[in-house]
Amino acid sequence: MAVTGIFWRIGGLAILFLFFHVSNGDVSYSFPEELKRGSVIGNIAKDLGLEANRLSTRKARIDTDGGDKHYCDINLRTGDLTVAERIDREGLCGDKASCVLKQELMLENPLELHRISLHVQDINDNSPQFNKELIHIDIRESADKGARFPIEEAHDADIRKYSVQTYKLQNNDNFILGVGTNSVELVLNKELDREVLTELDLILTALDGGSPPRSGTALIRVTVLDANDNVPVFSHAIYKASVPENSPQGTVVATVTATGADAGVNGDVTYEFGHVSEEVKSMFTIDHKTGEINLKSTVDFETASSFELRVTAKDGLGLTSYAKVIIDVTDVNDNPSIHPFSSAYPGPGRGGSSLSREFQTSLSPDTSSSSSGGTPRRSQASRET
Ligand SMILES: [Ca+2]
Ligand SMILES: [Ca+2]
Ligand SMILES: [Ca+2]
Ligand SMILES: [Ca+2]
Repeated sequence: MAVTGIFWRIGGLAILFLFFHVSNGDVSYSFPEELKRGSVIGNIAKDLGLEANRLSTRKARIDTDGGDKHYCDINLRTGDLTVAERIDREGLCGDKASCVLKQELMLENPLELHRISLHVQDINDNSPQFNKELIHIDIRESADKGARFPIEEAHDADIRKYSVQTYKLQNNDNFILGVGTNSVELVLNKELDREVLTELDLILTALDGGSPPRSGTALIRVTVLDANDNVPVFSHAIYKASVPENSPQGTVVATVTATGADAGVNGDVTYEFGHVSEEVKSMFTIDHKTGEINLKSTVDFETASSFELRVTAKDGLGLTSYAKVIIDVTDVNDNPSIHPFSSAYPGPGRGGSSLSREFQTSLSPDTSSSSSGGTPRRSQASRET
């Protein structure tokens, strides 16, 4: 009665079988998966030439072949074969091309057995799915046009045309889609530049062949890795500075600055003298990290009034650029008694720290003004009266 009840509740439902076949007392039905319970698969009494009004007295019943579940019932009044259980093709047969469930119809008086084959057809009830919703890829900016980056394919539990058929990649400047073996590929169509763009998000869509198609998406996050493709750049091609003669050792004469656009070690800049004379080497040092040029020994205006230093800026992997530093030595009054800052002036050769501070203070605007290409200013303390 329960079966009948279900049947009547879906009374208006069209008979959905697509095909049946009888041979030697066996019958086959082909119908789509996921029909509602109670849906009519076919009229088995009619298909087997049985009298529907005797089904009850002959104790007609559906049996299973071996351990199979009971997937269908027979309506003893009408002879309809109805769906008794959810029939999910994916759960029952997975990727198999054909999905057949075996059931049996038993009758008594006389004993009769008819094999029933239920051919379950796929419907498009699953959408393509990527293994991960967010897919990270690291690509070095030095990658060439045409370089290929495989992405794991999406999976769709349905089969044939209802499985994944095509992919679409969100419009972007750098990548197009390619097809790999068991993968879909990002193909570099325009080279990347980390100094312009460090990260790129792309939506990849997988579509099945349903009508309309079902789809699934993944977000591909491309991280652009650095390559050392930028030479350090000096803030000026030529730096000008001046230093009063007899300034103490350690006096900062000038500071050169170069910046590298690359990341990490590729952008770490160190400074050195380029080709300079032994005389210059004995007079000046350069701080590798800060680019400060210091006096190593005292300079004497009468011996040399100007120096030209070549400096290099090198990044971590050896890309190098060059600049020049022109240092003018200015003459200093030797007579401390008439110097306006004589109280702070310890005299040549005594290396007083108060002078060093005074010069550094007065030199810093020089350095900055010389950095901007202006004429070096001389400190008050360096002027002759
Ligand atoms: Ca299904
Ligand atoms: Ca399906
Ligand atoms: Ca599908
Ligand atoms: Ca770079």
